[in-house]
Amino acid sequence: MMKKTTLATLLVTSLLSLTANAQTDEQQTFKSELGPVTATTVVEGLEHPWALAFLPNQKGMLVTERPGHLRWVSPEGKLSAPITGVPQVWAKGQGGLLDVVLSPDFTNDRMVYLSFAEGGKDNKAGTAVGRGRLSDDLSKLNDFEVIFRQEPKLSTGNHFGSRMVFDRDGYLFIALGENNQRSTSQDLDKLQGTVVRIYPDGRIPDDNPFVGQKGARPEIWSYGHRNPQGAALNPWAGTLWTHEHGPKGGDEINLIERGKNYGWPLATHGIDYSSRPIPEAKGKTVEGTVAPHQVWEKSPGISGMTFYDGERFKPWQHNLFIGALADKDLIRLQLDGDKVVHEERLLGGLNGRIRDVRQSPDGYLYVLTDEDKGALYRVGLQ
Ligand SMILES: [Ca+2]
Repeated sequence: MMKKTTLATLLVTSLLSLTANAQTDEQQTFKSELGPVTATTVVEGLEHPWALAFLPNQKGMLVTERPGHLRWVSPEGKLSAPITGVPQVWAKGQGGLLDVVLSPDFTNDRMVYLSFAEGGKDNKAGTAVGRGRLSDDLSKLNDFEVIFRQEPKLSTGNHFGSRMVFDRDGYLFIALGENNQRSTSQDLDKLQGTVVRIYPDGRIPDDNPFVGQKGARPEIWSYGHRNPQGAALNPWAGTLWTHEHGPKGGDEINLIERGKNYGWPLATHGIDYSSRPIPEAKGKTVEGTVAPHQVWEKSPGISGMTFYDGERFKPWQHNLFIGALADKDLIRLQLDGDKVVHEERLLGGLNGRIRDVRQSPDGYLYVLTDEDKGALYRVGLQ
């Protein structure tokens, strides 16, 4: 009898909590080629959120806000106070607290990696990356240390990149913007407009392509990039994919190979914002540079990227999802092997600049809108 009462109480309680969730979790539905897409509001009122990373064991996620806050979001959508121990960031223009990724061995080492704009001399800034250990109660990062600095610091507020990806061998790749200093993307003695490859503690691997080359930075893995704000490891092939903003036109996806030149500003499908040609440009394709894997002649303003390899929504498998800032949308790219064979836009109805998209361990997509009052949405197929 006692047991039955307890069960009944539990049932009523859980029904009540379900009702409460239904009232607070606003859900919107949009048509798509593969069925209705749902976007459920998880958190509102985020200040220019930039990136998110999922904690293991259904413990929610970490979210960065560009002005300099890192917060924890519980699985139920509860937003924590700012986590302490985060570095001071240079929060001007496009600068601030940017990407967040967990160590591949996070369960043991609790290491959280942050990329951010760091101020230097003459009111200029560059991208930096550091790491700290997340406390068990998720309230602070302990012993934060900077492990990488983009040198020299040339940004007055634009083009910091930056996304971080660990590959299967545990190397850390960081995609860096050219600080809106176009020609520096071709200068091997600078870290502007590059993808760099380092060990998780910041040391430089001996087998990087420019190690030992006079006048070249040993951190560089590839160069000739403009402003990469998306990077992901292809889960089927283990290869590194990045994407970058073109100027006016010419957003690109690139498949990153060791030591290669990706062309900016010599090769571009875009033009200057003034509608004049890019002064250094020699054409859409230039010998000795790698052509983009995919290019948009009109720029959606792409940011954030994830391959979908979840079990929850089978029609999304082998698709690539990319956020769009200018177009305020989520881009779905259908892949056949590496080849992009179809494009669809999914979330124009949200009317938010989509800064990041990630796949959760339980197979949903989570997207962030980069607004004064940005939001986190859980996205699925009905
Ligand atoms: Ca290029």
